[in-house]
Amino acid sequence: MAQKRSYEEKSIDPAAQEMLIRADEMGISTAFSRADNLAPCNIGGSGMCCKLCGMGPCRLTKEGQTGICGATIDTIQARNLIRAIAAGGAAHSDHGRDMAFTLKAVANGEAEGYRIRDVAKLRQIAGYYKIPIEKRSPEEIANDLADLYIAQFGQQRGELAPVVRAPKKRQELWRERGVVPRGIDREVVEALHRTHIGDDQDPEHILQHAVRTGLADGWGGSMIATDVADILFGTPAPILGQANLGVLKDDMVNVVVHGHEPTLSEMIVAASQDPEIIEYAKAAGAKGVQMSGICCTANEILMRQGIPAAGNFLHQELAILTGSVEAMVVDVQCIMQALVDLASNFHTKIITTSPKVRLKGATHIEFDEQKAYTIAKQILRTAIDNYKYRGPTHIPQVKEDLIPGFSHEYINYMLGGSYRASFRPLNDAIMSGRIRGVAAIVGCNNPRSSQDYLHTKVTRELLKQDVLVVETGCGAIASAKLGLLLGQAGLDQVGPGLREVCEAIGIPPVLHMGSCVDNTRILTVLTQMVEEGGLGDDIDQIPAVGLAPEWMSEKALAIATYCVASGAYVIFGGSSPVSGMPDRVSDSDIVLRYLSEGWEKLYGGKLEFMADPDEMIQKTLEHIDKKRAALGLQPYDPEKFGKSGDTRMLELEELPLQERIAALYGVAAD
Ligand code: BF8
Repeated sequence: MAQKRSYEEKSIDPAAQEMLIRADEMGISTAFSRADNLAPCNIGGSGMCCKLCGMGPCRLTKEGQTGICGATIDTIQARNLIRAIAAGGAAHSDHGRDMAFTLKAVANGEAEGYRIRDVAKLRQIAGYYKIPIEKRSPEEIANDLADLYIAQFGQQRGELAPVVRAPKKRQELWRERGVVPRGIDREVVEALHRTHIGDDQDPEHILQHAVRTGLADGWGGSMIATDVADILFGTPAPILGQANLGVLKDDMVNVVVHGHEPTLSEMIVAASQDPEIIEYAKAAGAKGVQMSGICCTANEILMRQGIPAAGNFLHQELAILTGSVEAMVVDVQCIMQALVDLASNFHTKIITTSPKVRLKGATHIEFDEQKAYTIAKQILRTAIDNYKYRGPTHIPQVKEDLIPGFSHEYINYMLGGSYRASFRPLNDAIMSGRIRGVAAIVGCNNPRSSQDYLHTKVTRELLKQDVLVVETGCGAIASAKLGLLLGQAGLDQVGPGLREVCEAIGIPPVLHMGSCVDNTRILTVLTQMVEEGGLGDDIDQIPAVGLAPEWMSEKALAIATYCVASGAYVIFGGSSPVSGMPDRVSDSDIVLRYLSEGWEKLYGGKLEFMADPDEMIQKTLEHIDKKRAALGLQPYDPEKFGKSGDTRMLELEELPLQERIAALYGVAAD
C-alpha cells in the first residue's frame, strides 16, 4: 500500500487542505485518499500491458518478451499510446461537433435562447474558408460555416479545412510527412483499426498515424469548438473574476456547472439572472442563485461572463464536501464517478445533462438545444427546490481575484490597439530579450502529485526568468487560485524585462487563454507570431515551450501530440505512459526515445516526460535559449532591462487593491 501523505503534501491549496480534513473527519474518501490507497500498476503504467484481444492480457516485464501473438514491447506501447490519443482527440472533437450542430441550429432559428454574438469573428473565420460574406446576413454565413464544419467530421478524402490556418511551411512539412488529417472521424477510426489484433505492428508507422490523429484534434475538432463558442457566446476579453471554494455562498442557492461544453452552462448562467428564477430562489429563503464552475466549463463561463470558478479537476469532490452545493450540473468529460456516492452524504443533487454521459444514482435532465433556456430554468428550479434540505455547511473562506479572457484576438488588440493591432510588440520584446521566451503551462490536476504544486512552482520560476506564461484548463485555475493571474501578486516577482512589458501594455504576466479546447488559441498565437516576422518562418523556430506538469487525461496526450507536430517542445510532468520498466530493459524505451528524438527530427518538436519541476524549468530555459541562438538573437541578459518600470510599480503599490487592478488592467473593479 502506498504511503499516506499529509494534507500539505496532497495539495498546496489551503481551501483543499481544509476540505480534506473535513473529509477525513466525516470518514469520506476522495481522489486524494484513494490515490494513497491504490498504487498504480507499474506494467500498465509503463505501457507494457496489452489487452487488445482475448489471448491476453499479456503483461510484459522482461527484455525480449512478447505477447502471445508475438507483439513486442515497443509495438504494444505505441498501440496503447495511439489509442489514448484517439480517445482524447475524440473527446475534444465530439465536443466540437456538438458546437457545430448548435451553430447550424442557431443559423436556422431552431435553438431557443441563442444568438450570434460575435459577427466580426464569424466573418473572419468564414474568410479563411472563402465562404462569401458580402451582403449576407450573419445567419446565412453561419449556416455555411456550420455545414463546412460538420462536414469535417465525416470527410473521407482531401485535407481538413482549418489546416490552411497553420504557417505555410508547416503545412508543407505535414504534406511531406503524410500526416495532414483527411477527416476527423476517419483518423480516430483508423487509429482503432490499426491497433486491432493483427494490424499495424511497426511502432514508427503507428506513431505517424498518432500524429495525424492528434492534428485532427488540434487543427480540427478543438479549433472548431473554440471558433463556434466565440461566435455564439462572444470572443473573450479581460474581465474580473474569482476562483476557489470561497466563491460558494452560504445564503444563496449554489449551482456548480462542471464539464466542458459551454452550450448548456451559458444558458444556465443566463437563466440564473432571470427575475422569475431570482424570485423563485427568494421564495425558497435564499438571496438568489450563485453560479460557479469546475474544470473547463468553469473556464468557459469565467472568461466570458466573469462567473467565478469554484476550482479545478480535484476540486469537484471538495465543492460537494462544503455541504453548500444544491446542484452540480455535469455534461461531458472529467466527471468523477465518485460524485454520486459522495453527494449521498449531503443534500447535493448531481444532474447529468448529456445524452452521452449518465451516472447511476444521478438525476438526468437531458439537454436539448431547441429548448435550452426552458431546460436551464428547469435545472435551476430543481436546485432551488433542494435548498431547504441543506444541512450544516463548511465553506473555506479562501478565494482570489483574477483576470481571465486573453483570447488571441484580445492579445493581438492589446499589443497595438484598435488601429494597429499586431503581434509586432510581442515579437520585438522577444527579439530584444525583454521577454526571454514564451511558455504555455496547461493541463490537468493529478492526485498522484500535490495539487497545483507543479503548476505554480514552474510558473513562478519561469516568470522570474522573464518568460511570458500563457495558461489554459485546470493549470490556469491552479494559478488563479494562488493569485498568479492578477499581476498585483505577481509583478514584483517577475523578471525585470517581462515586468516592463507587462506594465507598458497593462497585462498580467500570466495570461489565461481559456479551456483545454482553447489550446488552439495558442496555435493561432504562434502562427501569428511567425507571420509577423522576426522569429523564423515556422513554429518550431519560436523560443517557446509547452508544459503539462500535472497531466492525467487522454485529452492531454492528444494536445501534446498536435503541439509537437506543430513544432513545439512539450514537457509533461509525472509519469510517462510509455516509460518502460523502472530498471529499463533495453527494448522498453524505444518509443519513449522516438517521441523525443524521432519526432524532433520529423517535426522540430518533441515530447518528454520528467517528474522533477527543477528539470522542467531547466529544460524549458535551455530550449528557449537554444532557439534564441538559432535565430541569431542576443543572448538573454537579466541585467539589461527593467529599470524604468520601478517608479510606477511603487506608486501603484500605494493604491488599494481594486484601484490597482483598475489602473493596471483597465477593467472595472467593483
Ligand atoms: O479539458 S485540464 S482535468 S478539465 S482534461 Fe480535465 Fe485536464 Fe482539467 Fe478540461 Ni483539460
